[in-house]
Amino acid sequence: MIRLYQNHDIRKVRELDGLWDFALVSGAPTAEELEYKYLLPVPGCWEQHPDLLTYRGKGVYRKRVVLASPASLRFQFKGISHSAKVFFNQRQIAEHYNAYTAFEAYVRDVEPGEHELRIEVDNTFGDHSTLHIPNDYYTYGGIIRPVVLEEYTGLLIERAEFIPYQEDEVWHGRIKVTVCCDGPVPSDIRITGDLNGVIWEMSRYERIGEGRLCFQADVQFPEVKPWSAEQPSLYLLKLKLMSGQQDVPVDDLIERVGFRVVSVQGTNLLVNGHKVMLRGFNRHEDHPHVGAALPLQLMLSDLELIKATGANTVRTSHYPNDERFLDLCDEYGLFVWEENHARGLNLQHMQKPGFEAQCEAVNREMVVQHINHPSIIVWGILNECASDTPEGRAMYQTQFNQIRRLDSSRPLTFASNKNERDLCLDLVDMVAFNMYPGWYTDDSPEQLVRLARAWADQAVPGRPLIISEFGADGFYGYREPTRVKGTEERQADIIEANIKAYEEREDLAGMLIWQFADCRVTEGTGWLMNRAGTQNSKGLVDRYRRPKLAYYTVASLWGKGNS
Ligand code: ADA
Repeated sequence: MIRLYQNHDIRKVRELDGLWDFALVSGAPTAEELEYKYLLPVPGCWEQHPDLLTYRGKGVYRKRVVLASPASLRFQFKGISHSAKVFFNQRQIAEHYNAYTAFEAYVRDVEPGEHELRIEVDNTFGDHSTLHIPNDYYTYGGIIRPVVLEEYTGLLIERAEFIPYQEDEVWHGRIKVTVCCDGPVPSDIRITGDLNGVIWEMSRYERIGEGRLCFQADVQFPEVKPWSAEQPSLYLLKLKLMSGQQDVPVDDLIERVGFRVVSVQGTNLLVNGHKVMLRGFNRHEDHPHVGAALPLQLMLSDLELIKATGANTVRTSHYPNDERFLDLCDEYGLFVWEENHARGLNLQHMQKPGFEAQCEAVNREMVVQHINHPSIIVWGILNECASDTPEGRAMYQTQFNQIRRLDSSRPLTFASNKNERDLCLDLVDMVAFNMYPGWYTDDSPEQLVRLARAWADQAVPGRPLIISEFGADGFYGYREPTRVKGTEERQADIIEANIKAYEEREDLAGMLIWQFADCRVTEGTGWLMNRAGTQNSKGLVDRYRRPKLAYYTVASLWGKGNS
């Protein structure tokens, strides 16, 4: 399943899911030398196969694609971990770095018949890879999200951006549509739009680079209902591409949008003018059966478990999420803090040659691809990186500027663990600290949150403040009257003390528990040895989603009555 709603009524689209041929690669074999010994599922992680449970390296996926009639093709690769080189009939058509954002490739004027799609996948660590490092989560190998094949004939709506806003109590949408045009621009090229019965036409365009046209409109929608966590009203934005005198569309795109605005006012975060308190979880895309390639069923059961505690927010720590999970958040009314891919990079990591370009690409892809999700109310970057150094500050600043240029409708933040030493707190709309009172430190949460407010105010007084991570290890099934660290009891105690302290603070905009479910981590030495069982055990449910005591504690604290 590509999305939770249909993206096209007209365009010919197929999902290339199913079994693909797979060959392990060592060295640099030629295409003819590859031995496709395996059949692996797409989407899927290769660690699902009993021979490859801990395999880190390279592999090649192959799929035969049959076309009935001549067409130009667009492939969409929703997520390949960590990096991919894509070949169509032996010719390279794309190269991409980063597991958690989508990319596309075009092949023009393809003849009918059978063709070969081959993808070289690599999940190794090294200097070529600055964002994927051995870490407190596991970066799997494989084609972890869907692959989509689209057919078109010279003209295609590439993407559409919809930014809602309100003026004199009437909802508007600022709409930008990018069209890919392979040949000369046809006369009378235009786009018709339809949203909730409001119909409009866009005929003026600007050329934006080779073969790309940009159409823009600002449209009023007097009858729509706003999107909120309580009533997540969604609308289909239906776009049709027309050309020449004909009234028959040549292509179409359907996006799903919601009407809401996000702002900050003093220490408050506002959605549609109402103060919201973010209560929720940090979540990794990870499951023992499927790795990072969660099917819809597991995504939905995660979401149900999260909502059942009374939580209203998910932070996509520490990378952009599968868009089907974001679709679910839109639909079920869960706020999302989405962040780029980075965790715990020090200055040395950040000064590696590829770092800035790799971050630039992930930020751009994240924002451009996910801009229409009403559930995303915050963009975040660079979790716990070198924000306490002048060089780090310059990079945070560049990245925030980049995101603001792409989307100025959402507040920006990052999760800091640098406390009073942080040099970047003035760069954000909302300050966020990861703090573990009761676990890594003996401070009380009351004391630490007071300090956090002071550190934030020292940078810029009176901004919203979020405690973006707090939590404790709790090994599933380890229950003991001693309540020592690691027991389910102690985990529940620590989380309860944190939540109670934060609920008292009027000046707090959010609190996010680390973490929703236990997750696999990279096997290693050094600090990774603190991760018993090669997993981060601070989940409120274990890797199989079995609730620990703390899950019920949180549900009783956040359950009905809190909003
Ligand atoms: C950090 C980090 C998380 C996780 C957590 C922990 O704050 O952001 O990814 O590693 O600590 O469990 O210690």
